[in-house]
Amino acid sequence: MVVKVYGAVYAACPQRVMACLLEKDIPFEIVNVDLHSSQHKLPSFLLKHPFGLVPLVEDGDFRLFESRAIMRYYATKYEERGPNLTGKTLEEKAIVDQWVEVEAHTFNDLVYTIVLQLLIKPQMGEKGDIKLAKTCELKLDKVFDVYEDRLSNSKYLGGDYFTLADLTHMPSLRYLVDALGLSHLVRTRKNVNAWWNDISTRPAWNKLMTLAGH
Ligand SMILES: N[C@@H](CCC(=O)N[C@@H](CS)C(=O)NCC(=O)O)C(=O)O
Repeated sequence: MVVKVYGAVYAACPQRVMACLLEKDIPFEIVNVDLHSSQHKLPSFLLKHPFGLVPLVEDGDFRLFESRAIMRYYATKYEERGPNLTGKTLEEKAIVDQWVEVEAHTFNDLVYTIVLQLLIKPQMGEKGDIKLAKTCELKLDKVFDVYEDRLSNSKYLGGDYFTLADLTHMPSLRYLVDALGLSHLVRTRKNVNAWWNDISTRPAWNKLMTLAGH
């Protein structure tokens, strides 16, 4: 059964899901939902996803939305296949979860606001709030200090090996480094920079970048 991923291949949240599926070598097809023409707000799509957002997956009769719930589901379902992304002991799993939560509630909120103000609003012909973006950048700088410290003691955020803790950061990190001109946040920090160089050269990520045309 091929997993159907509803979303736009360029959008960060669907990319989180696709990165996980590629790591696990799980076949999937992309059902394109064009955000620019608001296909995600069409009644037919709202029947599948009541909040009208991407991604959403359909796997036979099983349907799931929320990108982090989806990546957790596949990483757990296929724990024995390919790289272990969830952690092996209860404690390892808890630490992986901790960093996934940091990404969801601290890191992502800041990056999302910057992307919205500096990229999405101007693309839609609206004026972005530069001051708000700058405030978020300063807060993000402090978050990266915490990451730098963590990565000086641990090769990856979740521990000694690559897990969902790292993977979940990758789509928005790419925006920061490639699209927003904020690569200094990563490049000026020895351990964060080495971490990003490592995880962004993983074969699964390279495949996704090719798919996304980046
Ligand atoms: N927490 C949700 C967020 C989903 C989300 O905001 N997706 C964005 C694309 S990255 C979207 O659908 N944006 C369209 C909109 O906000 O109208 C998840 O992780 O799946």
